[in-house]
Parts: sequence; structure tokens; C-alpha cells
Amino acid sequence: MRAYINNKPFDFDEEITILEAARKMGFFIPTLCAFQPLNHTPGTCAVCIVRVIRADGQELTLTSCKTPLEDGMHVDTISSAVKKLQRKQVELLFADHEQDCVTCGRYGNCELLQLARNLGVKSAQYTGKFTAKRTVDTSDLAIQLDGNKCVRCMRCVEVCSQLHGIGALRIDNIGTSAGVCVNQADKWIDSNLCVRCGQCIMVCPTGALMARDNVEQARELLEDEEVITVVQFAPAVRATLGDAFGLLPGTNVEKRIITGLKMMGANYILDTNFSADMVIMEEGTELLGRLNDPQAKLPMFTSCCPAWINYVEQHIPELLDHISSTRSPQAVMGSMVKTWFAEKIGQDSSKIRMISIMPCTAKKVEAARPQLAKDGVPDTDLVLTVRELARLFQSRGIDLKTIPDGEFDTPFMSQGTGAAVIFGKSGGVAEAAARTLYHVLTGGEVNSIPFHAAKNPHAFKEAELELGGKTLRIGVVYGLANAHEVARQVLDGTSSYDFIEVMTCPGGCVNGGGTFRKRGKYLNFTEQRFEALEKADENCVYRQSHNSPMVQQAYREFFGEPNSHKAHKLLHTTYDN
Ligand code: HC1
Ligand code: SF4
Repeated sequence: MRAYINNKPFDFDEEITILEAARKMGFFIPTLCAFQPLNHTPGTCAVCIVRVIRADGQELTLTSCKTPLEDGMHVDTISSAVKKLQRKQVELLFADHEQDCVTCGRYGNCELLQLARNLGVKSAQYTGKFTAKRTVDTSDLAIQLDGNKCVRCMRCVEVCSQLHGIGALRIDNIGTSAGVCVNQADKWIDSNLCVRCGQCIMVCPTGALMARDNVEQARELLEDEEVITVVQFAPAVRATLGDAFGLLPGTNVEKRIITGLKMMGANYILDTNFSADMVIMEEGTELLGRLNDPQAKLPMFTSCCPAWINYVEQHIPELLDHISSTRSPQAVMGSMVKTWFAEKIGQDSSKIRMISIMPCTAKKVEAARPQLAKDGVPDTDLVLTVRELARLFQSRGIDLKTIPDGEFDTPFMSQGTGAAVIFGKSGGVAEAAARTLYHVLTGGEVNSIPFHAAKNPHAFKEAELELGGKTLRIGVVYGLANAHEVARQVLDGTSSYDFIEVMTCPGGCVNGGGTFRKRGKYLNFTEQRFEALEKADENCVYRQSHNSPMVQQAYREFFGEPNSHKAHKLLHTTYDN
């Protein structure tokens, strides 16, 4: 079959939409709702309209994302008449769009604004002509919705269903009042479906979905001379923050983050990698205990991903006995800072404010768990996402591209091993635990674990390790739809694993819902971010958590040994059922 797009012939023998065919020929048709990474073409924004003349002479104006190309069809995607129609669609999208662009969290990164520029929209001539008021919901600790910026593209609805099988979102109302809202709850904070992963934010083309903004509070704390600010930053932050400053994807900015935080007034800067190593000691010991106890629940699942914990509590509580009781590295750091660290620096913990920089939106909710507070005071006082840290730096003119490297200068809790830095990529926690279990069970040391592509269709990677006469089977999973299937296998008694790592976000924390996202892109820099963490692992003096001198010091001086009574009290937790 042959059709003509902008007078150029296009031969095809399978069904193809006009949009796909035009893209294959290099003709750009603007779209807002169509989103290739999710294979999502709902046809709701109607920006991709084109003119066609069918083989029988019928002339039509159609959306190109939904219309199959036909034999003998002539398509016009680029004439001034067509561009005018597309421009009109974008102007209509602006008709009741909340245009507080300068203060919008999506400033500089908005797909709608870019489209308007590209199509030459000069004045928003319909603005204010329609006054539909859609849902504005700022109730939640992690996710904020401004329905007046929603363009009904439904990408958020799709990612929540496709990746997680959750369906926490839906489109409410009809006509100009239509907009996204949470399912089965009046307010986001009451949603028992949403796990606060923030992946919906990562695909939203505008500022309709954003993380709660705590930048101002962070600035106030950092400038407050009455308090001692201790800042920790997560493994993945060093591999993702640079994107926001125009550095090459995967640039490791660990040392520049230290400088930037010092410039902002932070009193102490600690590395979440240290507490990730502590987690391996606690979780690894817990796993060994379960493997040696015929009554214990196996397999054991990791517990450091807060959206995964939310999912288990909200969606499959019958799995809770299989979840490690070890707190996440964020929480371990918070707990240790308000105890051992306070002792070490000779200060009362009430003067300390713990700020945590995470690639994750769910960490904001984790920090507010009553289980992670002492006498009602949270161990972690404030959580900023990577995007917020970028805004914090930018608000003081700190440019990551030009500032010099800094060094951690606290002689404890500030250094991690290679095993810890790989926590930020899917498979890293399982690998870190396996490096230490190898040592405990064989006396030897390994720098890496031979994972292979998973045979289980719902897993990402697997490993089988022969350790001192035992075979340890490890599974690595991401995405909650996958995790749900693997959990079902466990509950049905058909799982072959002993230990399972689950990360909610695709590829793990490097693609967390709090990371920087490039306009119109999704998961594009996974490879570079993985490489950054792998290289950091290789460059570490110590590659296994048990070999960290700072971890050894913490057990020697404070906890005694892993899983001790004190360690249980301060480094483990309980879950809501
Ligand atoms: Fe993660 Fe974790 S790896 S959960 O992805 O266990 O957010 O980076 O900080 O707490 O260490 C996130 C990353 C992070 C915790 C660690
Ligand atoms: Fe779904 Fe995650 Fe968004 Fe909640 S935060 S609506 S679970 S994608």
C-alpha cells in the first residue's frame, strides 16, 4: 500500500497510524497526550490534528494518533492551515489552565509551554474565557495535585496501572471540568491505593502533579543558628542531581553536593551510604537467622523502599511477616544521628535537625511514620527530593557546574562502601547483602555477585549462590505489578527464592519519583546512572559493608553486635497492619 504524507510517498504493508508513519518519515507532529515510553495514545489532547484526503476524495480533519493510514491517502501535517488548527488546540488547552508559570514547579520543564512556543502561540487569547475549577489537593505529605494544570493526557493514570497495577488515579468529571483525581478517596492523604512513589509526577507533562515542596523549610532550618543541621544524601542522588544543572547524565556529583550543602549552611553532612552499610549488617544477620530457623517466614523481602512497604501494608498485608524488620537507610541514619551522633558531638538531640535528600517522594511519608520517632519527635525532620535540592541550590545561585569538589569532614557516619553506593540501582541491595553473606558463610571476600537474567518472568535478575553447603536463591524485582506476582508466588508456596529485593520504581532509586526528569522523557538515563554507581563502587576502598571501618566502629562503640537488643530498638521497626 502507498500513501502520501506532505506529498512524499510512504509504502506500508501493516496497520500504522498517521502519527507513527509521519514520525518514521521525520515529520514532527506535536502531541501532548501520546507518550511513547508507555505506548500510550489516548487521543485526548487533539493537538496532533492533520488534514487528509482519502482515496475516494473525502476531505477530513483528524487526530493523527488515532487514525490508521490508508492506501491512497494524502496527508498534510505541515501546511500553515494545519499548523493554525494545531495552534488553536493548544490555545484551547490554555483557556482554563492555571498560568502561574513563573512559580510553577515545572518551570523550564513544561511540555505544554514548549509546545505553545514551537507552534508560535503568541497570546493566550482564550485565557479566562472558561472558568472550570478542577480539584486542587494539597493534603498529602508527598504528592500534590493542581487539577487546573491538568491537560487530561492520562499518562499518570496509565503509569499507575501499567507499572504498578494499582489504578490509584482516574479522570473525574466531563467536558472542561474533567481532570485527574485520586480513586476511591476524597483527598490524596486518605488514599489507600496510592503508595506515593511519584512515578505519576515523572510522566506529567505540566505542573498538575508535583511533589510537596519543602524547599523553604529547608532553607529556614539551614539558616537557623539555634539548631544544628545534619544533612544526609542517598546513594542515587549523586548520580542524578547533575542533570538539573546541565551536566552529562550519570555525572557523579557527590563531592559538589558536599560543597553546595556547606555553602547553604549545613553543619554536618553525612552519607546515607554509611547507613546503607548498617542496613546490610542488620538485614543480612536477620536473613541468616531466618535461614537457620525452621519456623521463620521465608523468603525474606527487603524493606528499604518506602513505596514497597506502603504497598504491602495497603495491598497485601498477609505478606508482612516476610518483610525484613530492618529500617531503611534513611531511617537508620535519622535514628543514629539523634542518638550516637548526638553523643559523639556532645550535643542534645533536641538541638539537631535531620534533613534528608532522597530521589524519592515516598521517603517524605516514611519520615513521618510514628514508628520512626522518639517521644513523638521524628528522627528525620525534613525530606527533600533531588528536584528540591536543585531548587534550593538555584535559589542561592549555587551552580553545580562551577563549584569545586568538597570532602566529607566528619570522622564517623560519613563514609560508605561500594556495596552501599549500589543500593541506588535495582539489584544493588541484594548484591550488597550477598557480598556480606558470602563472607559470613565462607570466610572469603567477593567484589561482585554473578546475577543473571531472571527465569521468573516477573523478576529482573536472579542469582544462586553456593555458600558453605547452602544454596541461596536471590530474586530482584521492580515495579509493583511485578512485585505483586512474585508476592503471590510466595504466598502460594511456589516461589523458589530465599531473599527478594523489591524496588518500586523502574530500575530502582535512580529513577525515583523525586529525580530530575527531562521534558517529555521517561527513564532515559538509567544506563548512565547505573554506570555512575557501578564506577563509584569500583573506586571504593572497601567494597563490602562488613569491612567498613565506620560500621565496625558503630558496633564496637555503640550497638555491640548486629541484631543486638540496642540495634533492634534503634535500627528495626514494625509495620502497620
Ligand atoms: Fe534509595 Fe535507600 S537505596 S531507598 O532507593 O535503601 O530513595 O538512592 O536512599 O533509605 O541507601 C532512595 C536511593 C535510598 C534508603 C539507601
Ligand atoms: Fe500511582 Fe505512584 Fe502516582 Fe500514587 S504516586 S498515584 S501509586 S503512580
